[in-house]
Amino acid sequence: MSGSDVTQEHAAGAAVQEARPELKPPPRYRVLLLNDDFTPMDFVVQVLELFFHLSREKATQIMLHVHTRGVGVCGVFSRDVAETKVAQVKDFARRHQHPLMCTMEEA
Ligand code: TYC
Repeated sequence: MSGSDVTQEHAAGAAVQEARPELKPPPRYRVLLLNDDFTPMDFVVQVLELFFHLSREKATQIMLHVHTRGVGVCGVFSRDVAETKVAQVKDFARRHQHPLMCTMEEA
């Protein structure tokens, strides 16, 4: 069927299936940092500044929250961005030989 046939069918009101509108917004994901006994505090603050573009003050606040509560939220992102940030943090920590763990969950 050529392009003009399609146009003619549409004009005649025949055989045209409209796409269903996407009803749900795409899911969002929380990126979480987990506490451990070995990663230095200033390294965690550096991670939060580097990969999450947080101020020194906000990064320090989140690091201390994770240190005292065991887990904390670095930010909320689309699935692709969250996956990339988790991979970047884990890779950066491994390259510096720290056991820092980062994960994600649906928000
Ligand atoms: N608990 C670590 C220490 O005392 C600091 C730390 C904070 C480690 C947050 C990981 O996600 C973390 N050096």
